[in-house]
Amino acid sequence: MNKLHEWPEPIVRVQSLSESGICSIPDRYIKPATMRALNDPCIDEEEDEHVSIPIIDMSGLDDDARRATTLIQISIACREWGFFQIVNHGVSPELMDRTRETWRDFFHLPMEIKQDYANTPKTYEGYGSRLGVQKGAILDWSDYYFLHFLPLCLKDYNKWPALPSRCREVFDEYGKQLVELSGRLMKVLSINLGLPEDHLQNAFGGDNIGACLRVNFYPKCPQPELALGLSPHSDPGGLTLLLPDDNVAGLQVRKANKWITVQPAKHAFVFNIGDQIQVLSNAIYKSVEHRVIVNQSKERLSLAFFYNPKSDILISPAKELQTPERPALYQPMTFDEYRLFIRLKGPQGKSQVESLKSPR
Ligand SMILES: O=C(O)CCC(=O)C(=O)O
Repeated sequence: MNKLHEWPEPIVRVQSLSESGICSIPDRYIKPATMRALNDPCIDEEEDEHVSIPIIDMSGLDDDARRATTLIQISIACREWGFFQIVNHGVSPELMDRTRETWRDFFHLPMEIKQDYANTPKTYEGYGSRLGVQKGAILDWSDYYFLHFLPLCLKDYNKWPALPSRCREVFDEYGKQLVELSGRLMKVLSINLGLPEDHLQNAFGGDNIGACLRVNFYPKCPQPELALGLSPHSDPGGLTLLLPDDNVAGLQVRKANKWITVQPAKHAFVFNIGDQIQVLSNAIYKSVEHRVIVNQSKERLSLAFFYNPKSDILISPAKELQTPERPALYQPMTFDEYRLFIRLKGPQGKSQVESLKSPR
């Protein structure tokens, strides 16, 4: 655990590097050739409308005539994609815009103000510029802000920015609405897995779940072809609701060895399954690898809201989803133990969840 007390090297803010006017990026942001986006087969949704993550209208769940079809759409999207956009989800569009703009204003505050919130790897809360503590690691081209909404014992306004002055009020309301939406989605996933509607929520710890936000800020990058904003990873937690930038695309999702660039729909959230739901569903649903590319002329901001199990509860495949032909694929593990991996090693594709498969 000692390793998590301090960063292994002095922290450099990517935004400061970008704003310093450099024409070439430092070596420690240059990805090996095999990881560069240019070397991979990619599909841009804008260019190929037949290849895109599904978009699902959640209002169908509240309409008797459309509910069954909407449940099926979500079921197919979870099984085939693990990633989809949701519209008419009940979160106020005005609140979505206000929250994103408030964070944008935060990242444009003078550096000395942001530095007051500099984080450490122990809890990651606050203003950060790297994931993982491996000395000499090749870093991603992004800064971020990480904060907790739940459990309430971890919610600490002193660790939230005080500026812009509206931010605590705006983020509180945003967190409230996203916790509600995540709870609805947990019910839908339970029903679609053939479980009682509260099954997944109870397995996560009932009312004692965790919820946190990472706001990612990807500054302009003078050599975007050499860097990544966020390296390939699956999300370690339960489920994620991403509010992407409304001006610039960047998120890419891996599907059958190709990377698909997501074109965000207006006021949609990008939903994705995390590793804990993969474990609970005994891999009927899978978390999906994704990454972020960067841009030479535009900065990008995204808000990733993570809905997670209570940190000290054991998570294992639901008994109802085990059969003699398909016994439990994973050993029980708490989320506290599980997330140590990404906290130590940073984003590493799907290597963690894959390595946890029970020996046969
Ligand atoms: O910026 C994005 O679009 C994705 C962010 C993400 O994958 C994450 O924060 O885990």
